[in-house]
Amino acid sequence: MPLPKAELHLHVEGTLEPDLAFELAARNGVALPYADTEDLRTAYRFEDLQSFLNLYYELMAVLRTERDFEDLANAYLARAAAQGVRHAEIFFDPQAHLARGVAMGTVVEGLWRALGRSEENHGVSTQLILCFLRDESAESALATLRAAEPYLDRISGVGLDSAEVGHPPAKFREVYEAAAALGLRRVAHAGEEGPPEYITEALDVLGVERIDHGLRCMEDPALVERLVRERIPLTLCPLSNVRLRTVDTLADHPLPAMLDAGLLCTVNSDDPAYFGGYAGDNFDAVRGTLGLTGERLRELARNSFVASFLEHDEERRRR
Ligand code: ES4
Ligand code: ZN
Repeated sequence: MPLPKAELHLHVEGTLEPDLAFELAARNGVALPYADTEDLRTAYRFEDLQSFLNLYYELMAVLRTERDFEDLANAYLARAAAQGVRHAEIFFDPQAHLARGVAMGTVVEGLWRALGRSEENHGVSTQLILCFLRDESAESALATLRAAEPYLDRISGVGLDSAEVGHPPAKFREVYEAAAALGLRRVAHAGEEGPPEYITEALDVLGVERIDHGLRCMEDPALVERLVRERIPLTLCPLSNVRLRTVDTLADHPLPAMLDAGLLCTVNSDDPAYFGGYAGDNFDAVRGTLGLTGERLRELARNSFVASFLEHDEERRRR
């Protein structure tokens, strides 16, 4: 029996497996520049975040209808459930779809067809987090938030993702203020490829309550101390860090040092179809390669629920 866990860092578009990509391409008459799944797999060798993002955005072209988003989410939920995931807070990237002429309603309604029945069908409770693409403008982010307003009953929070370096959190101050005013929870990717200062800025300027990745906090002892003191959760993604070369090898991953420092770490899968594994695979990897013991693994699983937006602790809720 896999450990029961919550997944807090998962891009639904990053769960698009090659088989489903080809199935949806055929269904929608979309041409992919790959001969077959094997040919596509050869493209899964990344130099850095940007080289991954290029493929991630390219393959999304196959997602066109509500049914496509429903099928994508159901495939993820089935895999996650099999690996012990009981709760998933799921990112989606509406700007990447709006830019292709796919409406906000198509994306949210489609995802919701799967998410709304996930507890019955998969035994997984879910929440949706709308992410802004930080390499797009602040105006575009604000317009995206406005386009999402009719669907806010199905959206728990906002996040910030895509190419990090050169796009500091403060660029999105206004849109995060607007999100807070709408009662939305706030998270942001920071300190994946970007410097520790971006983590501080996400906390102080955007008011986020969780940091996605946050790996590079380890370069700043005063920041580590603050994150420990304020119990700010970090949603780490070990297999992602290896594939995107944020760490040299899994054995070099700072997770054990981060736990020893008292940081509230969680283990997640990020873009499992691209990075070699789902939540349970990430747990298996850190157990095997980093030699984490049963007690540490149970701590990580417990942290995932503590750091979640499940209403376990009214004190943590800010709205
Ligand atoms: C992402 Cl690994 C990662 N980092 C930033 N943005 C992303 N979008 C999808 N995966
Ligand atoms: Zn991510």
